Amino acid sequence: MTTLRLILGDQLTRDISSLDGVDGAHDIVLMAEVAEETTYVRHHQQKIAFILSAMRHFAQSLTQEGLRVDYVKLDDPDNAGSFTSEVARAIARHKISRIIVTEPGEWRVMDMMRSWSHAFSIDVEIREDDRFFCSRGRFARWAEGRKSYRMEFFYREMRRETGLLMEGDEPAGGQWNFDHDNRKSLPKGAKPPKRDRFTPDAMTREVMDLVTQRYAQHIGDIENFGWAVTRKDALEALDHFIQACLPAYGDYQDAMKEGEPFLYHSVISPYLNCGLLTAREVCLAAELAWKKDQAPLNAVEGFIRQILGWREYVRGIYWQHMPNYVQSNALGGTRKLPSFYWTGDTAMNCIAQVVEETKANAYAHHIQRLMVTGNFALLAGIAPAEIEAWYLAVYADAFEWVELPNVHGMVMFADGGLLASKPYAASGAYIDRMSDYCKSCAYDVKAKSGATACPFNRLYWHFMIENQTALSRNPRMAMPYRTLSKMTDARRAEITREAQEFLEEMDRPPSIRHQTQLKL
Ligand code: FAD
Ligand code: DLZ
Ligand code: SF4
Repeated sequence: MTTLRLILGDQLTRDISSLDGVDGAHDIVLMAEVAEETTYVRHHQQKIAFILSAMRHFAQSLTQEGLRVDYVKLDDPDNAGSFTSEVARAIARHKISRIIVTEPGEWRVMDMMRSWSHAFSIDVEIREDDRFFCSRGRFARWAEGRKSYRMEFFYREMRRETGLLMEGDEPAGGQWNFDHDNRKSLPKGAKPPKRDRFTPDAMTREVMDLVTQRYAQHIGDIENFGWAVTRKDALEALDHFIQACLPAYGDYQDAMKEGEPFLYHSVISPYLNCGLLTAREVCLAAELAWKKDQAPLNAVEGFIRQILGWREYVRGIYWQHMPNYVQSNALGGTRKLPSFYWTGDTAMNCIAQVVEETKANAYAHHIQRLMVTGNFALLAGIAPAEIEAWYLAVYADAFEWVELPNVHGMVMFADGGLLASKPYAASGAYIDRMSDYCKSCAYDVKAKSGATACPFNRLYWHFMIENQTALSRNPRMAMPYRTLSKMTDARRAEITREAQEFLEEMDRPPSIRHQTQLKL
């Protein structure tokens, strides 16, 4: 009786449930690099290299521990290209009688796994992924009877259940949420700490060469690869964050600055999502920094809320509502994604900066994703599926369970308010307040109309007009709709005409667009 234990590229945790009770002498641990996973969207080159290299290093550590690892490389001539076909080959190779896996992070893969027992006439045990604070069942109990969800209420229950930042039954510092302290723009002359970059070792270089050979057409600068690919290095990155960045994390969480892609953010999401770090150890490390007076409460609470609150909340929503979640399109967006999301070739400096940094690092921080590329997609009425595929491809941390609710729900409001109480639509004034992007932009952030007016300004009121039926009864949208109601018909017609002109031009090749839009 040989048991096959399958480990996926985002399950690189020694304590993963599929390895519970592993028998080093008899069981086979299967890990497979498969073409289907590397191409189901056109992932950033660094994302592919990160996952494959982390997989190879993890396999090496299991082998050193004495486990029998069967590792199938992407360029193995017999590689059959998918999880299902590789499991089939492994069953034949090792005379397998039972498969043990941990539930995957994506519905698509869960669907695959559920077919294996029947397809292979074999016992398949799909174990819970207990790396999360909140199991799928626990979330379902919380969600029961609620028509829409709010992260804040979910988060408070998680705080009570885990005891994180609790003083008895009360939240530390007497407040659950310190968000109002966390919206400062970056002072002039602030110098965020330099980040650790991990020089690729021979194993990573081999993977980078493979990626260059096969995926040169995918977005991204592979030579700029500096991600940790082992638990040891990921722990070093965490430690550096806690010491050097966490104290200022809260204050400047929403700030953006040219040439500073990371600011005071942790840049650990790929490590958390692949399993090199666990959510629990990261939250405990942050809490300890507060207990030792090394970081203020507003920073530590703000950071823990992202993980214990948002990360768990979006996962719960994903599993509670898939596969139907992806079908909704409450605001009816149909527009194709403009090519500048891939090239960065746009006169809008904020978008150009974020796309260039995304290409360089496979990373952008939350406010860049939400209020620049996300906000633009919302205002421009991009089809949800188009922008979802982009986010899933371009970030090293992107897996559907976390990407989809953030894009479909938080950014595009395509779920009609299930995840968030209102769309995060904003004009250029928000970007101007929180960044220095507007200073070197060809557009004028103060101008509301005309060819040189900031496109976010031109699109903002158009978005409100276009979505009046869907949004005007939302109490949280009362203010913009009151302002809109005071506008004359002539002004509304002008807004619509100018926005439509911009949207038509936006889809033209960049050289023509620049000349006609900005009249340069
Ligand atoms: P920090 O700011 O240091 O935050 C700490 C940790 O909190 C992150 O590492 C992450 O694990 C967690 N976190 C923070 N915000 C969220 C959130 N909204 N949802 C879930 N976890 C959160 N995060 C992903 O991990 N994968 C994605 O594919 C992804 N797609 C996103 C798409 C959009 C449109 C938006 C608005 C957000 C998305 N996020 C995603 C959430 C967030 O932007 C990233 O987790 C964060 O930018 C990662 O950088 P960091 O590690 O420096 O985060
Ligand atoms: C994202 C990814 C990529 C690019 N390649 C692989 C791979 O070759 N082998 C593997 O096991 N996992 C890979 N992954 C991660 C999977 O896509 C991820 O495990 C599933 O989407 C489930 O979350
Ligand atoms: Fe972006 Fe508008 Fe500012 Fe230009 S002016 S950087 S387009 S917000």
